[in-house]
Amino acid sequence: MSAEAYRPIPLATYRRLTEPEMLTRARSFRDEMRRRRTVRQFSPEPVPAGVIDACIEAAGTAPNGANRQPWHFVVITDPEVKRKIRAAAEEEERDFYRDRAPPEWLEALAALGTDEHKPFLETAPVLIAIFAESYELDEEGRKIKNYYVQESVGIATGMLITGLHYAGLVTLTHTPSPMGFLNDILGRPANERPFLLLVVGYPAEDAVVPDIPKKPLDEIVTYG
Ligand code: IYR
Repeated sequence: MSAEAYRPIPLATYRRLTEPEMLTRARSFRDEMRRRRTVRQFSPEPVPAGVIDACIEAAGTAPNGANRQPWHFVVITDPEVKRKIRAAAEEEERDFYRDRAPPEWLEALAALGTDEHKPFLETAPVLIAIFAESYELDEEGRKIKNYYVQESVGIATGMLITGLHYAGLVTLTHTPSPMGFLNDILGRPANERPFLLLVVGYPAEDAVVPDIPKKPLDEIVTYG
């Protein structure tokens, strides 16, 4: 494989804002993000066509290692596939909550009200399985290494969650562990490692969320 040459083009997409605009936009974005909550009770109502794809396109613009874009998104709406995913996830989660989770982990989860039951995996209209491509294969089947895969896919996932919230949907970042069953059910190749299962839709009318605070600025920032 030959390396691509460096061929720069003018930065044509940047828009310079006025200082008041900057402050207004930064604060209004912060306020919008403060409205985001992780939701565990979903309505079965389908989401409008095009919204998920546009949000995935936004996620695909994420900065990433050597521009390898080491991610793959599987959008699941088929009830039978959702049923299989729920069955496999609940099996792992039963093990986790009953045997594998150390007491201090269960204690840390207590305020969230989670358990091994994952009905949302069938109720929610859309599941997005996010895969991280640890490596790629060239035409001769040789492995090509990807770089900063965790960071890259983490940033893309954050952008996806942000986009879905901005578009008026709610999400749940679900991480049944281990998640190898996603490769089997979704027929994904061995170079793709399941990163996260994003549950997407509208909240159920009676949805509730845990009463948990976010750390204030002075606890999360230091100025140098
Ligand atoms: N994967 C389990 C447990 C769990 C772990 C963490 I860390 C959370 O923030 C929430 C849940 C589950 O999904 O229930």
